[in-house]
Amino acid sequence: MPELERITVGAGSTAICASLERDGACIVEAAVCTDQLGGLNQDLEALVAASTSETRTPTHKEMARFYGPNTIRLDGIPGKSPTFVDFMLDPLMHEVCRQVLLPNCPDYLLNVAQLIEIGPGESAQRLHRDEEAWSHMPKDCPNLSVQAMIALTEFTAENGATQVVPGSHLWEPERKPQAKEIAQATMKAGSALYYLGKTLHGGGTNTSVSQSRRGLFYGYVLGWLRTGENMFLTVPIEQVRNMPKRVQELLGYKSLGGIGVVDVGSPMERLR
Ligand SMILES: O=C(O)CCC(=O)C(=O)O
Ligand SMILES: [Fe+2]
Repeated sequence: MPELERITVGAGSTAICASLERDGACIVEAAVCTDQLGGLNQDLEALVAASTSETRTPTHKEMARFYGPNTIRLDGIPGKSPTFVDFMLDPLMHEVCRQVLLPNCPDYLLNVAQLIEIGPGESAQRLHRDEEAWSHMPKDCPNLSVQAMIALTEFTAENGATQVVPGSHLWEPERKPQAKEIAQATMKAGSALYYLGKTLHGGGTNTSVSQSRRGLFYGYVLGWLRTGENMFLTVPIEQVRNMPKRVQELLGYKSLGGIGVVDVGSPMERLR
């Protein structure tokens, strides 16, 4: 099994970016300080406890299959975790974004921030590239996104540590990995897997009897990957509720796979 490069947080963004360029992914040890790790776990435990089966998984069947039936996924974390808002100002990810994204945009945007808690019995997620979301882009397009999966509990081979295919960011899209080419991001709580949107990866199998693997998945995208007007703010939602369905879709209330989701599903649910 290949090993991902492990970088101590002190080595900084230059070492991380060199690893991302070569392998498409690396593990940053102790990426989150002890206080913030405690704060994130406290905020997110409360969210999980308050969640219901409806809010934990999407209503969209294909997305529910992709996320997995034994996995809790909660989105919109900046509005739900004050610790995450503080953490968003941590310089490390921004230094990486500056090198990976800023050559192709004047600024970048938070693309996702989701709790992903893989429960016992969950099978491995389909290996994918997060940039498949923009599958109409030419395959040699620049990096559209960079993300990190922070281990909030220890990630082990048994409890579903993320699977990653080092080097796959440079592969032809059709190439399928052999088992021996797949690494697993086993890491202590507080460490993070950094990876490019072009790197093949997916949640691992949780073969444990009672351990949940809790991760915080967040990342940034080129800032121009959005509409000219912000329709969600320019058109009040109370008015949108009374508009024809096709107009609601055109205003952005239809998600496209994992793009444009809210409550990990379609924004149309918010119009009911
Ligand atoms: O849970 C994980 O380890 C990975 C999740 C993931 O890659 C995704 O949902 O896009
Ligand atoms: Fe992914």
